[in-house]
Amino acid sequence: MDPAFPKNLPQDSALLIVDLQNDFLPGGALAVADGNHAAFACRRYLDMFAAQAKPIYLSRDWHPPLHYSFVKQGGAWPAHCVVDTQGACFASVLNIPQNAVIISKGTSENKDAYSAFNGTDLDARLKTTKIHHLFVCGLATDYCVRATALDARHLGYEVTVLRDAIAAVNVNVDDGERALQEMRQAGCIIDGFDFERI
Ligand code: VGL
Ligand code: ZN
Repeated sequence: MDPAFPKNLPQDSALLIVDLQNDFLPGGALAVADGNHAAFACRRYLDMFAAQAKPIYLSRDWHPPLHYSFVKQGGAWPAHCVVDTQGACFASVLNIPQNAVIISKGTSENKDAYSAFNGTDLDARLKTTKIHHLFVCGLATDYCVRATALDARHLGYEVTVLRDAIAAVNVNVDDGERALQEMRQAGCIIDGFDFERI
């Protein structure tokens, strides 16, 4: 465990799990190789935040069947996270509490949203509930986690990226590392409990 990692989470903090959905896990349409590892760590953070009665947010990629980011529509990705499909469901390892807030994104056919803030009411919700510090984990480091963490910084939040609970697509081998650098440069704290090591 990193001794600096807060055992008692800051008063004004929330957990934001980004796109931990079946299609991004091994066996899914757009699988992230190390996704299961991240998923188990996300589960432990979720349990930890729930035990301290901290707010929990989960974003999800929630695309219509003919979304323009899909190869068949001329986009870059195989069809993934189509509304109301098994692939769009949250990873089954998560014990999602009743009061968790779900943020759907990428919901129009001709718009994409890597960031959980893009086209959603996440910022408004966080401001109303006076959340200033976001602990971010989920998938994928080099796309939606990156975009979400950078937007959060631009919007003025303190951001901790939970390094043991993320995983990268790595279209280029070092995309994940580069995304971490960018997030660090934007003032994100890259930290974690490193559950595997305790
Ligand atoms: C994502 C590619 C396409 C992600 C979403 O959640 O990181 N990546 N759509
Ligand atoms: Zn998508």
